[in-house]
Amino acid sequence: MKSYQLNNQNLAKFKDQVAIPTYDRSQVKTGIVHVGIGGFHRAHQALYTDQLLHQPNNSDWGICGVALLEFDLKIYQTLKDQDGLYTLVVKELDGTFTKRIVGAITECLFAPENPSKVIEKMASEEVKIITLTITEGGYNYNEATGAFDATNPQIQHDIENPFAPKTIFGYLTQALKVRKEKGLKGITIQSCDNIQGNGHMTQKMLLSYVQLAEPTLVTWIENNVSFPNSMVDRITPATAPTDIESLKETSGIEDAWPVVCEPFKQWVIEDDFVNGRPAWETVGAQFAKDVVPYEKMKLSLLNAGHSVLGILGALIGYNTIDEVVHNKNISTFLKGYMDDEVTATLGTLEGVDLEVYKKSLIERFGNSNIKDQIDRICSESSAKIPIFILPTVNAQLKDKVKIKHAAFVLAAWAIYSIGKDEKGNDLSIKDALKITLQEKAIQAQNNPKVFLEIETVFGDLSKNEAFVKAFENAYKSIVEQGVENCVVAINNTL
Ligand code: CS2
Repeated sequence: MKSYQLNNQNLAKFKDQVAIPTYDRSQVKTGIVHVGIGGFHRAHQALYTDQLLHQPNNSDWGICGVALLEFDLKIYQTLKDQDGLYTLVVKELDGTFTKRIVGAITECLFAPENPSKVIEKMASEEVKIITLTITEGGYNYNEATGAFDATNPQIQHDIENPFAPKTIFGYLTQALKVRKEKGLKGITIQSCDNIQGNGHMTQKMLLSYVQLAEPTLVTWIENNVSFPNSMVDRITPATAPTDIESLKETSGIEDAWPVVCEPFKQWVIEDDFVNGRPAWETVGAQFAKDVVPYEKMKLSLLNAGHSVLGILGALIGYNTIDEVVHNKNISTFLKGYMDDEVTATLGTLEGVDLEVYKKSLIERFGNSNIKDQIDRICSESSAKIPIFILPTVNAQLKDKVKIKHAAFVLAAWAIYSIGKDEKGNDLSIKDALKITLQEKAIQAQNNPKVFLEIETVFGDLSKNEAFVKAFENAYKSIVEQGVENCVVAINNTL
């Protein structure tokens, strides 16, 4: 099949192959600045927004995508070369692919190249919402102190260089300052990251930064900026080179960075927007008064489930999540964790059948077209585990003591962090805390508890005797018998 480079000029050439934007992209105004234009944003919010832009009278909600870090240069360049266009490939359960070119990102900026342009855009009148996917680690939160980490050198840099910031906090503060000075209306800052109370977290961290950098702005932010919480969901593995090739071969689209994802998607948003919002509910999002219970459910079951499968699977030597979940022993262990340890901590969730939800997760994890990479799941575990797993552990330790599965997974993570799987193959660990993790993991070989003493991850968990005991027992048995034998033994006790 003849192929063409994906861009505005060639767009119409693809219309017989895949769905393309049929609205006039040149007429779309930028109502949203989004920071973090990775795969998840493009499979989720940008898709909802693209669907909305197809409806009449919605042209105010185009997205300006901001690449914040040096590391994001490639995605910025790709989207720039493709006029913001990219292909979303939904890998259905039956093995078919549904493809669509998404046009909601109408502008792109690379922050390190031009910080003032980003600030100017965030502070422009037409922009009503700033959305974020800056990852769990991007919020600069210290698990040990529960507070903003003001000692981070990047934060110090931003305080000293307000016009050339590096972190999201520097950008937001400067943009809000300009909005205030211009006498503009307030703005909504909406986190779309996997964090419990992601809006509250954003508000708390931003205000802590502003208190240090621009204290006179605090009151204006308190009165003019809202931070809705939201629960976001769609499994979006990293794009593989074969995804790029097969798109070119089957649809004639030369897209340097398509996005692949599962069919399921969900977005529950707290309806707290100070300066208007898109009618995302008309394209499948749900607006709710309180999304915290939904976030808790999703983080403690789906995301934690991913970490359980990822860590155990990596040690055994698997590469993808579907492979691990198809191992009956591991999926029984995961079910045991969900039923025995997580469910009781979730309280009642109106309108949600938890049994159905848990079953659907096992099915989604098992989608063998998705081939979600264990490497992706295990990356940045030091930021994920405090959000996905520790809230369950802490809740259990408060009144009940069902911690067997969680202690086992954390012990497995301590062994994983040494850097070898059970067959002796190297594991590629991607983690901001990699050096600390590895150092403690090596010391833990003689005294497992040392690993739990990494306070920025575990807080004061190492002071809990019951947990330390379960962790040490699990560690010892994994070393002696291997992950799978231990899992079978735990499954047999249920
Ligand atoms: C994953 C998430 O990063 C992870 O560990 O659990 O990226 C997950 O795929 C998404 O949150 C699904 O909504």
